[in-house]
This record gives sequence, C-alpha cells and structure tokens, in this order.
Amino acid sequence: MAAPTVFFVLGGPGSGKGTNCQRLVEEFGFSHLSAGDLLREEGKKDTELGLKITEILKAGQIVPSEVTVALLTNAIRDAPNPAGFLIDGFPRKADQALMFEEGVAKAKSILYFDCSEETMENRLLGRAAGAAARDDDNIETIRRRFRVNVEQCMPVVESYRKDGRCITVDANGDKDAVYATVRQLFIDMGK
Ligand code: UP5
Ligand code: MG
Repeated sequence: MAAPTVFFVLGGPGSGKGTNCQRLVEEFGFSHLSAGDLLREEGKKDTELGLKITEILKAGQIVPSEVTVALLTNAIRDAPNPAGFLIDGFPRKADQALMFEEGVAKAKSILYFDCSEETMENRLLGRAAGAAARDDDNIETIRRRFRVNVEQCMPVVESYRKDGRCITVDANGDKDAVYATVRQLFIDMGK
C-alpha cells in the first residue's frame, strides 16, 4: 500500500485545531485523527493502560510516544482515505515525530495555528463552562498544558519551520476568519 498523505495540525491548547479540522473534513473529504481524542477514547477502557492515560491527560502531560503512535497507526490502517489524513495535536515531542515519520509516513505539510495564550485561555475557559467541557479544562491543567506546549511542542514546530514544511496560520481571529485562511492554503496546495 502506498504511504498515506498526511498533514500534521499543530498549535497550543485551544488554538482551534479541532474546529478547523472538522470544517476541512466537510469541505475536502480528509479523515481527521485527533491524537487527544484517540487517547481520551482509549482512556475510557478499564485497563491498566486506560487508567494511566487518563491520569496523564488530567495532569496535562504527554503520553509515551509508542502508545499514541500505535493508536494513530491502527486508525490509519483501519480506514484508509486517498484524500489524506489531518493528524491533529501530534507530534508533540521530537521523538514522536521521528517514530511516526519513519514508521508510517512523512508529513506533506505542517499547519501551525499561532494563537496568544490569553486568547487560548479564554476559549478553553469558555468550553469549560459548557456541555463540551473536558477533564483537562480547569485553570490549573490549562496552564500546565501551556507550559508543556512551550517547552516540548514548540521545538517540534521550530524544527519543521527549519526544514521548510511548516505553514503558520494566524489563529487569533474569529472562527470564520481563521478557517478562510486555512481553506485557502489547501486550495493553493491543489486540494
Ligand atoms: N474556538 C476555536 N476556534 C475559535 C475561534 N477562532 N474563535 C473563538 N472560539 C474558537 O477549540 C477550543 C475551543 O475554542 C472550542 O470551544 C472552540 O469552539 C473554540 P478547539 O478547536 O477544540 O481547539 P484545539 O486546538 O483542538 O484545543 P484542544 O483543547 O483540543 O487542544 P489540546 O492540544 O490541549 O488538546 P488535545 O486533545 O490535542 O490533547 C489533549 C491532551 O492529550 C494533551 O494535553 C496531552 O496530555 C495528550 N496528548 C498526548 O499525550 N500526546 C499527543 O500526541 C496528543 C495529545
Ligand atoms: Mg482538539
């Protein structure tokens, strides 16, 4: 089987990765794989691994790479899509990038949602107040997620920037404004 077409979608917590991926799926027919969603799903299982994942997510820390890479690999294998995959919120650490790109596929482009922490915090606190609230949407974990993002995830974005594959999107605007930029990028890439 030919290697799948893969786009990594990166950006801090609340930068709008999931929101924009959903709209890209509707318009361009991609498959959306959120590493966080796959981990939350696995965390619901009453197994040792499930309990461990839930604990790590609640603390805003990063799950060991082999766990996340295995979940993504299985999802890609089980539902191949010639239009391609949007891998949301992954890779978050340098070793994850290496493991995935050597074992599964090299990402075609990396979309980086650049958003201020103030805006991201307001969005996450907004979600925390509604029905879509997540266990990690409390101020203490949100701040921990921000710190992990700066210390561990941003170096991954920087390394893709250096190798010329990173496309940065200003993600501070309203939903329609951000998506207008994102969809244009895919149209320009010939999608
Ligand atoms: N919203 C979105 N865009 C908006 C806009 N332009 N204007 C106004 N509001 C906007 O959006 C968040 C909220 O903001 C929503 O209410 C939305 O309506 C609104 P969303 O699209 O969900 O943003 P997203 O960037 O997807 O935020 P999310 O909270 O999902 O980001 P995280 O990166 O924190 O979450 P993720 O699910 O990727 O990871 C969760 C945890 O999983 C991590 O902390 C980590 O513990 C673990 N993890 C790993 O260990 N390894 C991995 O590889 C991946 C995750
Ligand atoms: Mg998300």
